[in-house]
Amino acid sequence: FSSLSLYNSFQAHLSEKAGSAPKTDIKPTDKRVGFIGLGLMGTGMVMNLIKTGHQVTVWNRTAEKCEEIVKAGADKAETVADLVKQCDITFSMVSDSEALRAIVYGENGAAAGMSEGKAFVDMSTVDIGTITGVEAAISSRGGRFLEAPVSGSVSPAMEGSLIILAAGCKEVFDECESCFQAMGKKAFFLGDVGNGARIKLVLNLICGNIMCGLAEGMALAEKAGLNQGTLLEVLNLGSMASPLVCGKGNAIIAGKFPPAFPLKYQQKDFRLALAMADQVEQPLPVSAAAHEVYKRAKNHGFGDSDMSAVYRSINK
Ligand code: NA7
Repeated sequence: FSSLSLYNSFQAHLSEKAGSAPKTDIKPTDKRVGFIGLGLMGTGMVMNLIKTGHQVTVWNRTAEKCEEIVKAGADKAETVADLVKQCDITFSMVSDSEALRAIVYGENGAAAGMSEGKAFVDMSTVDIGTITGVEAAISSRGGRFLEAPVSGSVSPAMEGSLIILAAGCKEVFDECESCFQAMGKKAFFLGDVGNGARIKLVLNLICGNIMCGLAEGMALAEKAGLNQGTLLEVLNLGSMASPLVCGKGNAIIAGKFPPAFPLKYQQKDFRLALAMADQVEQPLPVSAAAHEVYKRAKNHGFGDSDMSAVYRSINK
């Protein structure tokens, strides 16, 4: 079933939830907005732009994914270069560094469509070398660049409650105000390009380590004859309580791991964070071990499942 039907069920759930009023107080920018990448995250983000009155043009590598977004009110561009030419601000949300390089440097890519004054905002999680290279490519063609990776997975993307970690051109950050309000609950400006990627990798490193600890604890509880539900109840009442522990603990008990944050991306972020740590000479022995656990889970076929499926590799 499609990302859009997932979005619609999230919205239905939201309207039932007390105190979660739709975002009606946003004054959409009159700039033309482009969006590249209609995956799990991008679909929710672009739908929230459309719902808050932004004029949006979309492009996705697999063109069929554009169809239902066009029905919801977007225009569609034939190539990334066309999209960039048609829009004042272009957002991208693609899987990884390779995907970002493909849409920027590829034939009919963003660099080819870039011209004086246009803004390009990448929201994917990529490595620092890639993001600084993309900034240079956009700037050399007169464009203005902002990186804006996000904290939050599919549910916050669908709800419009992401935390946006932006760095680069402050002017573009200010121009994105209504878009960031539509997609997120708070946007931080962190200075020079690279700082967004850095903080995002640190956050995902912490998240992945917590998940590994929870998975090992739940596995140990089961092997020791304890009730996992009771363990989770105790966790949720104490100082370790968090949406992460609660949500992922429930997934383990249910034995269901639909991808909120795909395991393959958690493993990618460990790899990038460990490379960053190497550059600044910070030892990360616990994270290095956790990275191996995610690599093994990916090898076991859990790459497209949620990162909580790491439990399956731990509790064998
Ligand atoms: P998904 O649901 O796996 O979607 C990935 C998107 O990236 C999707 O639109 C892909 O297009 C696109 N993609 C992947 N490779 C390419 C290449 N080579 N060229 C163009 N487009 C590409 O990921 P999420 O939405 O969950 O996550 C996105 C980011 O947020 C990621 O950095 C995470 O770490 C956090 P497709 O539809 O497959 O043609």
